[in-house]
Amino acid sequence: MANFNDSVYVEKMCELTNRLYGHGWDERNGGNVSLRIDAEDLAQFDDVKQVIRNIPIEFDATALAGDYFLVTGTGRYFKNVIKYPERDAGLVRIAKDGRSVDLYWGFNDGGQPTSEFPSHLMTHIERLKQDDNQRVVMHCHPTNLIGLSFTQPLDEKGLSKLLWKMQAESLVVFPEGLGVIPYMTPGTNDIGAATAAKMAEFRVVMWPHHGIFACGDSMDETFGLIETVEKAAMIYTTIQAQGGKILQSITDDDLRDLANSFGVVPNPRFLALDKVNA
Ligand code: 2HA
Ligand code: ZN
Repeated sequence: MANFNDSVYVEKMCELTNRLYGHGWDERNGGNVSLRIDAEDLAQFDDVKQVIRNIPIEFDATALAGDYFLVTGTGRYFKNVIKYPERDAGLVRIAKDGRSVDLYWGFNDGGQPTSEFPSHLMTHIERLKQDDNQRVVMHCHPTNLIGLSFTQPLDEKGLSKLLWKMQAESLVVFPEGLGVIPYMTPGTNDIGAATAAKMAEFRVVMWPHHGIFACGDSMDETFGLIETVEKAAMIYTTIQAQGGKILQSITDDDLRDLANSFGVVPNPRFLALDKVNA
């Protein structure tokens, strides 16, 4: 029998939290990640058979009852997860009543899931309605994207088109654009509900003056989505550092050509495929 400790799930969690930290997007205890794992995929592991303890949660997650999540811990530093995964992350299963989780592995010094766990669970619930392959929610603090939330109107169309036009890759990776919520207090159920509502349309949502919430099929894909959004924001920052004068850029028609070539459908609220000047 295998050990969960040595599994690809823990390995990926260590790798990606370390990379997020390396990017400078998870200072101190910033950031959190959750990964939904199917019960069948856990059957092979010896060390996740017993409930270690039950942990109450501040949100009714009945819709996810019975589901397992590998999740980072509240107050934990991403720079440390790679060294102490069994302390700084945990494998939990949503209890039948939806009001608590059973811990099967990890949080071995008494820890518990991230303060943003309600936002993660609400997002998982919404994304599962869209596509049941979605299993990862990732939150971090990408510097250049946060910067944009101070200098640009908090407008989904404007921000999405700005990011699409910073590099050809953007439209292909997030054709639905960037969702934006108002500035809200982190760690609350309210910010979770606002984020999850956006996740009906988007896979990536800006938290102004704070960071980003993203979801995807896999850890790599979700991380790649965040990297792509932040790279576009970084190019914008670089343009400003070079004086801010744009002499040529990707046009709306260029975006349409891209969409046609790559077979993606841009969010029709932001760019109509059949018009010249959307
Ligand atoms: O987990 O980033 O938003 C710490 C945070 C809260
Ligand atoms: Zn945060």
